[in-house]
Amino acid sequence: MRQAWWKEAVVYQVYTRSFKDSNGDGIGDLGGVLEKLDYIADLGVGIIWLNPIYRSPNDDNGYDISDYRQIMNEFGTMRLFDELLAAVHSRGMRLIMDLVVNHTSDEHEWFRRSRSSKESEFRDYYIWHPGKEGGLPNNWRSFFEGPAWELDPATGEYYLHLFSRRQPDLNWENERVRSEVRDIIRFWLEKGVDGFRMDVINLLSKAPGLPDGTDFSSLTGHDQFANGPRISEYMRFVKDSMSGYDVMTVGETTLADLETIAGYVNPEHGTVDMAINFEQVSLDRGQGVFDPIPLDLRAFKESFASWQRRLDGRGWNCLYLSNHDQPRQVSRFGEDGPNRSISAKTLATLLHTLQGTPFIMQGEEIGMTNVAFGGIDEYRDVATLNYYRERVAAGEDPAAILPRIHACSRDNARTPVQWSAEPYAGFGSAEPWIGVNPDYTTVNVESELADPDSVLQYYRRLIALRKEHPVIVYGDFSELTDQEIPVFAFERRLDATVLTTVLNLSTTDAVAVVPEEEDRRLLLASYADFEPRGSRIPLRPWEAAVWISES
Ligand code: TEU
Ligand code: CA
Repeated sequence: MRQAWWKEAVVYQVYTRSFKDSNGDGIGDLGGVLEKLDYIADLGVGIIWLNPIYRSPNDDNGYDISDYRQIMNEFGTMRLFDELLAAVHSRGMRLIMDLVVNHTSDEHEWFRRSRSSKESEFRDYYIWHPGKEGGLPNNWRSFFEGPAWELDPATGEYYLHLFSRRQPDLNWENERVRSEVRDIIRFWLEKGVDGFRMDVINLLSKAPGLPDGTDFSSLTGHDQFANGPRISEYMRFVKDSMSGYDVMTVGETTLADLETIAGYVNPEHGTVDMAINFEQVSLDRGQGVFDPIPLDLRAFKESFASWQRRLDGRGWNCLYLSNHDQPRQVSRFGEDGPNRSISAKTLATLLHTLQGTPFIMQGEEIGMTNVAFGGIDEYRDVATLNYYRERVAAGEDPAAILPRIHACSRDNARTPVQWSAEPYAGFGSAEPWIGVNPDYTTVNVESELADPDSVLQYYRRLIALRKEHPVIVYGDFSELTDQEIPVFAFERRLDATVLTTVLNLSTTDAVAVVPEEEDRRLLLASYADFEPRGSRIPLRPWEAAVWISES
């Protein structure tokens, strides 16, 4: 298998707004990232992914960019960014940026000029359409509720926005748009960034003529705008814009199945190194992202296993269960309460011993949990607020909506990182832009650092193991099948080395069945007194173990 630095490293995701506030305005900033850089480095991660830090009016927390070559005012200055990049490099880490080029902010200069007149030379930078029979141009729906079209009074035409109405979609058919994007990419590469996480990269190509789409329960029209006819060409264009640089690319690919993604990440003819897939994080959702349903553990295991098998030697997995768009993984796939710490370790073991690059969402490494704000006024996320408004308008009782928001809101992942038990969880000296999770008095970095058995220390060991044992990175994958439902067990093999992982993904006792091996050496276990003996291994609630044998 081809070796690469981005296969060997772990990615740590920094959502700057919620990471650390260095100047007391309640908003996390680049100064805060600098302040805590040694904390990140001490985890052992090799790559930092920064969510968008560009100039933005923050309708969608930076995913609405008004200037791709400036830093968001609240986050700091370009000089500070340069300092941060140098500091990351001097600690032997790399930094990747979020590239958001499916859409811009409505405050971007291009859009301001585009909307000003049909004759503007920027008109075709965006997707404009007259109404059809007095109504919308087609039936496409926005990811953030409502139609994907907004009527703009200045010219009487509609513009397309797959996300909020303040995020107009760029027109990739326009060659000038593509060359603008290439220039933006070169601008950041010349600064020395090490790659990009590319936002909804598979939505760039819309079906010609913008026809009506199929009426899907979750998102009408996505058969006309996801993985569209020119998507490979556009993604190749993005890739070619980076030629000459040793970079890593990870495409966020929503509404794409395993076969589609296998094409995107194919080492020979693909266009991205890896892709963020939505399969595992959709298994406990019904109709859309605010409809929680019970997780089918069998499907959960099978999903991971099938992605492992399909991409083994023919691609590379991006391993995650949480990010800034997803609820906290411990609350969702593990447990809050007494099993919080043990289940957080088991989920980490899963993600860090499969084949692929593990992604850690800030706060995950201390087992941060979902929040349940008392009222909608405490929520900040545009998707959450739109959903609430839409359901209320549809006549639903607000008290019935809130529990779904508690379980599913993206704000679950966006509460301030809990650094200590001090006021505002040590995030900063002023009240933060979004409420702190009240569990900060017990769940925080300071207490995790002091406890040798903490989730944080466990993450450090897991990450260190990756550097000591090439089998964790490059070993192939085979599932140890025929287990009880809560047990997930698999082997990774590299030459004579076999790494075995057994996981109990539940709160009930279970037994794992594994092959007999002589010389098992335990590398890590979620319970300190685990002993890897025999072929039938009893597992306590959320027990996880990883051992190695050289035969
Ligand atoms: O997310 C794209 C995406 O598919 C999400 O809208 C997803 O469906 C939803 O968050 C699930 O709850 C990316 C970014 O990660 C997200 O933060 C942005 O809001 C979005 O693109 C628009 O840029
Ligand atoms: Ca600040």
